[in-house]
Amino acid sequence: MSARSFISVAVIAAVTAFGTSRPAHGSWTVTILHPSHTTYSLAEAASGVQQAGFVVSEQRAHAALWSGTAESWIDLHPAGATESGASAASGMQQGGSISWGQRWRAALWSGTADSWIDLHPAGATWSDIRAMSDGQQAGIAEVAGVIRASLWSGTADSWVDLHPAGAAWSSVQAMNGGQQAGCVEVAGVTRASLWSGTADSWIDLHPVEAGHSVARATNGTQQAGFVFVNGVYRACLWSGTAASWVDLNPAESGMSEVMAVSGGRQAGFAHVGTVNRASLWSGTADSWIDLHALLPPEYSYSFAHGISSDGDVLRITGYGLNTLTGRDEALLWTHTGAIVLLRGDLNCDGAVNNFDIDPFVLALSDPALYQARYPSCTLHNRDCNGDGVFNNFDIEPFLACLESFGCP
Ligand SMILES: [Ca+2]
Ligand SMILES: [Ca+2]
Repeated sequence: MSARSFISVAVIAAVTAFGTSRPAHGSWTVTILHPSHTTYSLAEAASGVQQAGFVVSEQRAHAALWSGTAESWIDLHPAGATESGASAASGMQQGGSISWGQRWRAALWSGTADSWIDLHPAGATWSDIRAMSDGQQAGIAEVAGVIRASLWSGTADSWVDLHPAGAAWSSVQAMNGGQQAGCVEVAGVTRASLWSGTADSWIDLHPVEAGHSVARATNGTQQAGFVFVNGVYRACLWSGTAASWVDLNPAESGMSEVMAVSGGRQAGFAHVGTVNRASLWSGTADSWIDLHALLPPEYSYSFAHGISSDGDVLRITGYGLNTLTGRDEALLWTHTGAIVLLRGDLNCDGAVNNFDIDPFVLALSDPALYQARYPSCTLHNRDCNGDGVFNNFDIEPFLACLESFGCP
């Protein structure tokens, strides 16, 4: 018998001695937001207890607002408009655009179809709101044939052009705490970008080793999105400079992106195997939580687009393909409780002790059942030697963690 298998036997013997685990901290619920009479639906943005997006009904997009259930759906589509959609939310306001005939015009709502305000700048061909924060709105406006990163303060007249000189086009995707995040194209390369209210404030977040990069989210101090490096689209996190980027791509994923951030959490998707999986991170690649695994089996792919946090409650918006109905359906994932990143804490209750032995053995022997039983637990917790994978080489370090009630 090798030393390692002897330790496995020792762990299993210990499980027998110590019996059952305490319940894991944190719990998930998934809510289908799809209104039953619509063709498909997508929840883009989260703000507090509200979700904004759109539904398609009779082949027309309608901006939509939810408050946590499918039944709460409010149609934000103004009378007489051709199509509309919301992609941003802040406080009790929603941002997006409305088409009257062919051209889309940036628009702001306050919870009802009648409340819409036209933010379309004079002289623009089309415009769209993609982000909102602290009474301001950001997105794009096409002016003089160029798509330009744009900022508003609640009126069409307040439009500020953020377009950096020399760029082919530019776009704001997110804003928070006085920052705008997005991308610009220069010399055929899409470059993640950061602004603080003026075109002159433009900061290039594009890492030198990246082919392309896009920032899609900001919490005011960190920015997130993706970088294309070594042939893989990698979800990533910046802290204000190009060189600061942190790779969030899960080891088994060939493509991932962050779409939204709130507090220290990042929501987006990772392509694993052949499936796009809605995903959540807490600032590192090994903090990845597979939100797709929480869906009923009829959902064949899913994406997360928005996130809001309110104390210990996380709300994540997105959509997934329901293969029973053949349509994309708006989804809401809600997490209550803490997400604990602590090596050796296999049941994720915030402590490393004998109650982690049982889940450790389960994680080794039946990883799928472990994930189903502990859906808030990350690779970080079970990777006791910190080498980025979980396997038999984590047994000895785990036993060392147990001895000192925490990993050395
Ligand atoms: Ca524990
Ligand atoms: Ca390991």
